[in-house]
Amino acid sequence: MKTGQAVIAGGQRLLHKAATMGSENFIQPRHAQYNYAALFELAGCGVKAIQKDMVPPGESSAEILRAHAGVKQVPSAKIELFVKNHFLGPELCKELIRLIDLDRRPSTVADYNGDAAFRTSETCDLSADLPAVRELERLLLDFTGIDPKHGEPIQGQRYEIGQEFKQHTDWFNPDGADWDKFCGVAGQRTWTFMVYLNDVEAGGATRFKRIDKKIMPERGKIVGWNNRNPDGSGNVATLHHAMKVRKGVKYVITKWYREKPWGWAE
Ligand SMILES: O=C(O)CCC(=O)C(=O)O
Repeated sequence: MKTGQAVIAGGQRLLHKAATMGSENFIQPRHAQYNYAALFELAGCGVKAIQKDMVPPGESSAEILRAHAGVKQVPSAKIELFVKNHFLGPELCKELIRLIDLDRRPSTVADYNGDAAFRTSETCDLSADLPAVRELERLLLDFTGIDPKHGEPIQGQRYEIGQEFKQHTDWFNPDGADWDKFCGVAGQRTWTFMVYLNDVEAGGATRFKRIDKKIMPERGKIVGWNNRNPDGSGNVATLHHAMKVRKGVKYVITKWYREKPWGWAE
């Protein structure tokens, strides 16, 4: 039974359960170039000390997120899911869209499940050297309270009409064949944060079917969720589907965090 698919920064994905190995398990070279030195500097400034003291470094928490004005927690006992409108201003959204358009490639699959239409978007790996990306990292640090060392490099995705990313999870299956490769260094994904960069004329919602919740894309809106159950196992209620865009184009930012500082098993 296929329950979902995790996505690795750089466009790699791991199918859960009955996954078959594909031939695209490679590391995007630009991962190595992500400017962590600059991000580590961020960790020393800008974030409220109380946030850093409250939780382990790879973690956010309901308390940290709720401390920001305008944050709404989706009422559900099954998932910790938060939404805030106007997280990013229009100018930063516009600049990030420009950057995504400069360097897009088809979103790829590491572990092909036989469905060539499983993820049909395009992806851009955004360099932390870019001022817009640094500003985004700063805002994410302030919002999430998560040490940037635990973050995977930021990605942008672009969906045209008809493009989607079928139902998947962002967490990895500890029993999966590729656990060591994808999680051996940095561990499990902890939190996902996603920012919509534009309004979409029709379609393009992010649907959490297990909790009957659809989040509509709106420029600057951030969505974040904890990928795990309280015991640390992957939470199936985080299954989500980037639904087909029906009219217009959709741009999003995706940011995943790990239990341990980001690193990659070669
Ligand atoms: O674009 C969306 O709405 C969701 C994106 C997503 O699920 C992902 O990239 O993992």
